[in-house]
Amino acid sequence: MDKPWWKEVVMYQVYPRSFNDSNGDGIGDLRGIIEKIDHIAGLGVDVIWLGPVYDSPNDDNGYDISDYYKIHPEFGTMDDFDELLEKLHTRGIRLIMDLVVNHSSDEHAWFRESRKSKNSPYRDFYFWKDGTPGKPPNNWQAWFGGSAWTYDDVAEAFYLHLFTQKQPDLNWENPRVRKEVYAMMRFWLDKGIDGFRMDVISLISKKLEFENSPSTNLMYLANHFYANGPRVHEFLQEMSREVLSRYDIMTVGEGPGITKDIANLYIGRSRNELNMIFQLELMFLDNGPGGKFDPQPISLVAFKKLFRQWDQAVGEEGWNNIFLDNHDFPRMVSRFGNDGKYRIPSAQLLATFLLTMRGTPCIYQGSEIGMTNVAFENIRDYRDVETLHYYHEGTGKGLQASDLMENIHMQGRDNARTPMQWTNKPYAGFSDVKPWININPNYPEINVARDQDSGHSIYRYYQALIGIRKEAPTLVHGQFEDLDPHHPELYIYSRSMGETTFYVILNFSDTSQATDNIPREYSVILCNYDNFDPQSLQPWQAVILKKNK
Ligand code: TEU
Ligand code: CA
Repeated sequence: MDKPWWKEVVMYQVYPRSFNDSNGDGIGDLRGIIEKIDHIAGLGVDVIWLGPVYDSPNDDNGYDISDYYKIHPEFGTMDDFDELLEKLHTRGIRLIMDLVVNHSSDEHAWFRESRKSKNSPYRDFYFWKDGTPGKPPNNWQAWFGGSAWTYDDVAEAFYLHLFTQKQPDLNWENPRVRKEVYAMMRFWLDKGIDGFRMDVISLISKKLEFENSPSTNLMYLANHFYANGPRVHEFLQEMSREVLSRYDIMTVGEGPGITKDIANLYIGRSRNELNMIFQLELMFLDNGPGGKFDPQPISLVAFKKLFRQWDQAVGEEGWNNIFLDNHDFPRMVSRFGNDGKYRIPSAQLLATFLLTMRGTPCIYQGSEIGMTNVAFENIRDYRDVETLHYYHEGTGKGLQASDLMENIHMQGRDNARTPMQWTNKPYAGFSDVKPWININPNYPEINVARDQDSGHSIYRYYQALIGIRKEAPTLVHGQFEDLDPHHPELYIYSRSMGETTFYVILNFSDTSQATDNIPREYSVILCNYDNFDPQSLQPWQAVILKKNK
């Protein structure tokens, strides 16, 4: 069996703006992360995925990069970065960075040069189309609202941006663009970083006809015109030859449109592209006809089916990543658990799921203390460009502000971006001043210090889970079997390898449940309640059993 280190690690995502502010400007920073290394290392995780810390005008919180070689002064200096990397490595923790190269910022030097004239050597770094102002080249919509084309007065042409107008898409058809990207990747890898999380990597090859679309639904557009485009695999294989294969690193691709049926084209062992992908299908599963802000309930049966099918499809040839939330989506305990009465057991249950599935788990900052969604009453308290577009577009069309706010409370990206809640002191111990986005008002109740003092610590439960996974190769590599696919409230599966079989029993409901789906003789390895009775599983009870031989 193929057992590279990246299959055996547990990842932890740090969203730097919201992790810890070391210098009292209200913005999380690199020294803030250094101060909290004990918190991270104490969990037992092996890899940090650090969100973008490059220079950026922050139109999309750093996913709009103006200098790939520079640390944003808000986050600190290159010395701070080097120190963080070294301190993590000393503790045995690897660091992977965000690689955001589907687009740059419009303030990047390449774009500034590109717009100057048709003869600029950087013109072909982006997609320019002639046209008349007000009449974009086609009807594609941008992900965060409006047309995907903006007319630039200096360039006297339209440029393509799948995201905001400050995120022009890079033209990967141009070999010089690819060369620049590879050089920049080598710069960071030569510093000793351990890999990349590749932002919307599925979108880097567009269909160059730029045809009008029969539908302006975003998933339709992606699937028909620019996700998994004609040359994406050629580009990734080239990237692997030129860069990735020369280092001992891990790569996680991300992007809309990668379905289970084609996942192994990206991550199949023999393909020499990526190690794993963050599959977004679950994240989009609740999108109604109106998209993400038109959410429909997700049934447990549909949830289980998705994971079963991905496990089967990816099989031994590829490798899954398992996550339930990140900086783009609601908090997992609010979305898939119960963030009220059963917040603690349901956060622990979801953790049990994350850490016992086949695939590399990724924990988002704050999940280890069960942080929840937030519901700011005033749109002025929101920061996310997607949320603001949605609200202003909606009110512009005459929709009820209260309905819009309700959807934002459920689905908005700022749910996951409020600062880490460290203590019950002002600003939750995140900062000494009012932070860039308000703290979730529930911080006096939900914070790291309080969790540590609790008899039902979520953090300590994660520690135990991670410890168990480390000791049990079966939980990493073993076969996965869904033992009761149709049960509407219980998720029961086994993980087995050789002589060893684990059973994981998860009650995804507010009521008690019974099951016969257990081995005749077993030992309880971990449980989030004091007692385990298969005939009376408690609300959100989670249990790991080991079958006795
Ligand atoms: O997100 C990619 C992506 O698929 C988004 O469209 C995601 O679906 C959206 O955030 C859902 O509302 C990545 C980054 O993670 C995100 O933060 C960036 O805004 C985006 O790319 C553009 O770089
Ligand atoms: Ca700061």
